[in-house]
Amino acid sequence: MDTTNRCNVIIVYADDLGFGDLSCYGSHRIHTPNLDRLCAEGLKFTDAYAASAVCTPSRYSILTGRYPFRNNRAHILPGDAGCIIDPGLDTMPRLFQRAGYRTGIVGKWHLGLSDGSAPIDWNQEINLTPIDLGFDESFIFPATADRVPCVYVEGRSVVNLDPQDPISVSYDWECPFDDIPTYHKNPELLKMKSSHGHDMSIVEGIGRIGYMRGGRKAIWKDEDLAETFLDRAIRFLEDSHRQNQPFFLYYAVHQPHVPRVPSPRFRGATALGPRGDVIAELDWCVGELLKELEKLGILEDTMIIFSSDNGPVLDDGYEDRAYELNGTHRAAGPLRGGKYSKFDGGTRIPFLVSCPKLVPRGVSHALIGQMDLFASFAHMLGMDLAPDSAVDSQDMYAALIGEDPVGREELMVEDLTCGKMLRSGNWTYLSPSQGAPFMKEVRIETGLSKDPQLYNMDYDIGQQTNVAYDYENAVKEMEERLRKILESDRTR
Ligand code: NG6
Ligand code: CA
Repeated sequence: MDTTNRCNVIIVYADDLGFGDLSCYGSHRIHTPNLDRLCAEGLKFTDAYAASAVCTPSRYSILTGRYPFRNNRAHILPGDAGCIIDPGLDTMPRLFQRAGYRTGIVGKWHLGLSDGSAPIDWNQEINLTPIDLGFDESFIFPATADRVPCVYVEGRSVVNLDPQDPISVSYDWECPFDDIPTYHKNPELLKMKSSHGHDMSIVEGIGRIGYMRGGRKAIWKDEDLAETFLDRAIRFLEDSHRQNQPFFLYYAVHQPHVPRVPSPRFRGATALGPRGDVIAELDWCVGELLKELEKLGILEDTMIIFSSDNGPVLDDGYEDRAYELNGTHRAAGPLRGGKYSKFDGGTRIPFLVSCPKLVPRGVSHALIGQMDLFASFAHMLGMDLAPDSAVDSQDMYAALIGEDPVGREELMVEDLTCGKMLRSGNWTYLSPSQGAPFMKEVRIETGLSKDPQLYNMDYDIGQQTNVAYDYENAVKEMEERLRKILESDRTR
């Protein structure tokens, strides 16, 4: 087997970072020199998509190579959910394991933990975690930074458990613990107010989703999250290097998801308040990673993919002045809508690929989905995939290394409500669906409409002019293609 293409792989997966949030994607108010360097040294994709406009389904899809609709539990999960990835399913880290790689996950998980047969006991070993799904090393937080439990899980166990102070978690509507601080009872403890939701437990001065009791020594400090994850990522690289093993690292950073609490050195780094500051912090983390790879002498041999799980949102539930300080910044760039949305702002995201020995410098307009990484890596590794593995993943290796400028023929993505959008060539087709056209709380256009919508992305990247009624045949055809994808066999 040709081993020259067996480079290390790092996926840096941001959370809620928009198409226009990086300076290399046109931002003038947030400067991201390290990501710009990654961009300058590799390929910048303009037409790459996450599978969904929210987190859990996108993450499910990138790791399994399947459309989220194939799993009816692939929706935003509470922090105490069971794992939605069946341990019998093939996963991207498993592919790398089979190829002899050391595999690691550091950062946000949000795909559920435990086999779901009983409520999770956070004080015991958890019986289904990323280490059962192909990761040799796992250092994660369970869900999101705004959901309890606010603790790290390493391998199968919560880090810094104290048997004297056991952890209980509840997602009941009513708080079942009368001795914990909660949003409405203890407003004096808040260091950041919520704008909507996030009004259950108060943990570290911040209102969260869900109730949590105990675990004082295990609770993370929000301002330390970035460095803690970065240190773990670096440790994983160093250990792999020391063991002389090729590696696959899924580094799922938490920025710029709410609550946005940068480490003190990034407070005020931008004029945009916490949202800009945590993006600057994220950029720094990537810079540190690059430095580490250089130090180990493996930058040339490492493919780094940088992307985001869904589009941007300014106010996602906390009063952190993201709107007031945003000024002329366009988090979704020229795209319409944002996180949650069926418009491109929801799912079209930054996507950078760098690998000095394999990938040329430049810009690619190839249409590609994050779920395609699975089959593309199989190609790179010279591995075959079983027929029921990564069934929706298409081999886009040639696009990833800049040899195919076109990519996929078509790609389906979904919005918060699981409404479908089909991108085909230069067209986007938004199938009709019920629901409000505007989410007031987050101030985002959903793209939901009972009418079909068709946009020509060549002339109308902002999806302003619906031409569905001028192209009725095209609409019919798109609807038919969507139906075919949705009815396609799981085990192809
Ligand atoms: C929403 C939360 C939002 C965010 C989102 C998940 C409220 C009011 N809003 O329900 O803050 O956590 O879920 O984001 O609770 S995601 O990026 O993980 O999909
Ligand atoms: Ca997200």
